[in-house]
Amino acid sequence: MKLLVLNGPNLNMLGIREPALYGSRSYADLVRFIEETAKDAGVEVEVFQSNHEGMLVDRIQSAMGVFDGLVVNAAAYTHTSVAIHDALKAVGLPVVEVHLTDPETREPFRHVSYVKPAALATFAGYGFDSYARAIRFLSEALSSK
Ligand code: DHK
Repeated sequence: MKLLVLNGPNLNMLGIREPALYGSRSYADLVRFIEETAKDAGVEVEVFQSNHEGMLVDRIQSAMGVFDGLVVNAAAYTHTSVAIHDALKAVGLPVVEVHLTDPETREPFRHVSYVKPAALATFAGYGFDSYARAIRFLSEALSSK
């Protein structure tokens, strides 16, 4: 089983950006955490980060036939991107939405998610553990298919 984890804009700034909200661990720490979680769950994982909407769309499209599922933190694009929503629907792979914080408890402009309607589940507000919950959820959902 092979999962692709997609991270959107400004997540590469983890550890520097608003540590009171996003924590003091770096993006490299997050990637390491995801890789260790995947190893423990017995799944292969690839992690991709981009600050560019089109790059994320390209990565989603090229996941077709290569990956079994997607874990998506589209970051700010969560709240704006019909293009990412359409790409997720187009490839038809199982998607789990994740966020470090819980956008629904933050500013009103974060209350809309264009990823959610394309996702099987959302894990938000658990910090790095949102990714662990998503990986375990997808690996269980896919192995019981
Ligand atoms: C990350 C971001 O960069 C924000 O734009 C989202 C998300 C929330 C997170 O919590 O992981 O609103």
